[in-house]
Amino acid sequence: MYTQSFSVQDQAEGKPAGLKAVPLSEAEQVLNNRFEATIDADGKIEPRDWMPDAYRKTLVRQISQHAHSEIVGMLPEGNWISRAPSLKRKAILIAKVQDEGGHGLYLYSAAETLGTSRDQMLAALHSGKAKYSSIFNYPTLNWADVGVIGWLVDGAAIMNQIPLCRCSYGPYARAMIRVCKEESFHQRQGYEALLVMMRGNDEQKAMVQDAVNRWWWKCLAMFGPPDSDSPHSAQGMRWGIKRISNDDLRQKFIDATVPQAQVLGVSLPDPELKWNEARGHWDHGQIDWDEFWATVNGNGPCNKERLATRVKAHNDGQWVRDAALAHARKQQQRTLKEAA
Ligand code: BYC
Repeated sequence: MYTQSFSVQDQAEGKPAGLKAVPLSEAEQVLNNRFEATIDADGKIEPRDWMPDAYRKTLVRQISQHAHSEIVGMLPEGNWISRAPSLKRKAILIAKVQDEGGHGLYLYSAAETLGTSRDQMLAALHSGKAKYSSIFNYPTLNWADVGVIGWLVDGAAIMNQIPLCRCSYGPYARAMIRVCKEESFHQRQGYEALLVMMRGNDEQKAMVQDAVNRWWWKCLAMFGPPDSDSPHSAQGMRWGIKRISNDDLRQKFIDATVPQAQVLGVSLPDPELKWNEARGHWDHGQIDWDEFWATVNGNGPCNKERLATRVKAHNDGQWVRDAALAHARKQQQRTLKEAA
């Protein structure tokens, strides 16, 4: 029930077993060949180009989920704006949360170029049909959580998003370039805030360690299920939407983060974390996928609270949308009158 309303059957080639392929007309076959040739040549698909229905719907699913994640992602950190420990930290946090809102807007705009309206996407989010990142269903219990979100959550987001700058769909790829630049600042401010705390007293250091312990495994799960259990990966990679698999991105994130944890002076809560000389990577322990799916399916610690807050914010903002529409109508009438 708690699934993405824009999920569709993949057509013809690469379709999951049991789904009916929609046969293409002769004219569509020619267009499809052109589309495939563009994908094979690593070119870009633009909004007015012909594209298979399943490609369009896959993109709407992924981009709208991504946009929802940015918007819902404002909530756990927004919770700390009024309690930031200094004016400097408050200003940084306000700017960061505002950036996340901006990312959501670029992404909703990119998804709208595929023919799905923002109202449809928001309705799917508000009714609980649409997904957003699992990570935002966990609480931010102390100030160190804000630093850890910057360091680890934004760090994981960048690792996932850099390859999306090369996504085959032009508007998504271009939106991601700007998003990644801003996420990179977010990651650094989080790490810097933690470095300052780690130079503080024992209580501050313990807060950082506690936050790292609570967020580490959840950040590893952000990359999505293992490749063997990822239904969309093969087709997403074939279409050049995804460039690197869930497991490979997760490994890249772990390899990049372990040395950062060493510099920071925190331990990562995984007794099986060990450098594997032969693989040239860090080995790690098992992720709790039952917990991940429970959270994705609406039963994480904060799912209900996050959704209720979003719906309330949307309803409370109705007057702003009404005023903007009234203003646009007035401007249009004025222009028409002047032209007459
Ligand atoms: N949470 O076949 P798979 C941020 C779902 S926010 C929830 O691997 P796919 C930030 C998946 O949707 C970061 N659901 O799917 C903001 C699918 O379900 P449906 C957000 C997840 O699409 C503020 C099912 O599991 N980033 O940057 O090939 C502050 C099977 O998965 C999750 C993006 O959205 C999850 N973690 O790969 C700080 C990036 N993982 O749709 C930071 C764009 C998987 O069939 N998205 N699922 O019902 C992607 O790159 C891909 O969609 C994913 C999943 C890697 C997430």
